[in-house]
Amino acid sequence: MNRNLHRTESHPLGIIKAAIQEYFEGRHPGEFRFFDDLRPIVKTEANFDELLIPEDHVSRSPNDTYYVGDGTVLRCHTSAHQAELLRGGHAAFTCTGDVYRRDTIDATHYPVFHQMEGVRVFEEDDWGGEGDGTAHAEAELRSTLEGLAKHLFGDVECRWVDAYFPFTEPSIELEIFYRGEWLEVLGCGVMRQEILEGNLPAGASGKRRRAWAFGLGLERLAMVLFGIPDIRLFWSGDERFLSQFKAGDLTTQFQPYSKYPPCNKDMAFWLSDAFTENNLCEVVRGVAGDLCEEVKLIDEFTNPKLGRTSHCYRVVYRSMDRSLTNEEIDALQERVREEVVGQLGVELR
Ligand code: FA5
Ligand code: MG
Repeated sequence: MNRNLHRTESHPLGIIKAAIQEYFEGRHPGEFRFFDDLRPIVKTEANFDELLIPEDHVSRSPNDTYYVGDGTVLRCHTSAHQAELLRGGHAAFTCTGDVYRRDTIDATHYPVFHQMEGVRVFEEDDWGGEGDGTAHAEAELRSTLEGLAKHLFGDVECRWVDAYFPFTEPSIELEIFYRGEWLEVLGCGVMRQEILEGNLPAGASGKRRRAWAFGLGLERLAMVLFGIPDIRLFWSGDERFLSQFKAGDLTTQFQPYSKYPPCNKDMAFWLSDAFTENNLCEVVRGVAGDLCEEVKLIDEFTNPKLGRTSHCYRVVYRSMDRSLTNEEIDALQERVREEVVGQLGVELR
């Protein structure tokens, strides 16, 4: 799975990573360290505990996160490296890498994607010693990320939305208006003080400190920047995709080389205990891989007499690179139907 897309200079993810790093280097010359080769298999402590994620938080569930064994997971966010890098004495850094999540299937969600984490620590002199520095950190965070959006996109319609993360307070998310909808591109906030103080070695000066942190989705930003309509395209090995991008060039507008028609297949079933939407998506991905574009719930009802609930899902098949035959799609759908019964125990209707 490790294609190192974010470390490929002429890949859209490599281009956008470099452009963001350049922005931070230009804003604070020499201050930031840029990491992009930390291993994606991390301890659950790093992915959750050190970030103060509660024991019962949904992200810890095997329905959301890929557990690989003995207290280890495929990191579900680059925040997994915050504490470790702070312990290494880093007070300003970004950290980029592939992250993994069991999630829904559509044009803006993919089970492997890339995030860039950013952290910057302030000392009391930076906020003039008044208060605990939260207001300063938050204001600086907002202006930094608004500046980044300008750097990447020029004029683009953005909005801030209140959010919640266990590891920041306050927490906010930035959305960009793209193709008629608001697209969430990053989450951020003022780092919880326990994380900062528990990990970053105290300076000799004993000065008070405060930090911000952000985690941005590289695919989402690259989709907006280059006009890439579907997140699966980042994984394409097709020269018609790859040859359109050049290292250092932020001006490319992706030219679709084909528009193959989608093919919809609907499937209705009575739910089982093992059923979750993420499980269903995992099964469909397992059978159809990137040939599945979207899985969406189109109908549901509960029969009160039987006490059972039925869902109808539409599976949208489409290749980015070629046209699919009816036989091929029928065969895929047949296998999907068998696997949802076999793996999830649902009852087809
Ligand atoms: C986080 O992952 C937090 N760790 C971000 C953070 C870091 C907050 C530091 C505060 C401080 P979230 O789950 O919202 O947050 O994901 C962050 C971004 O990753 C999203 O805004 C989106 O751009 C991207 N993203 C999330 N899920 C997917 C997905 N399945 N496919 C593609 N991009 C995704
Ligand atoms: Mg979010």
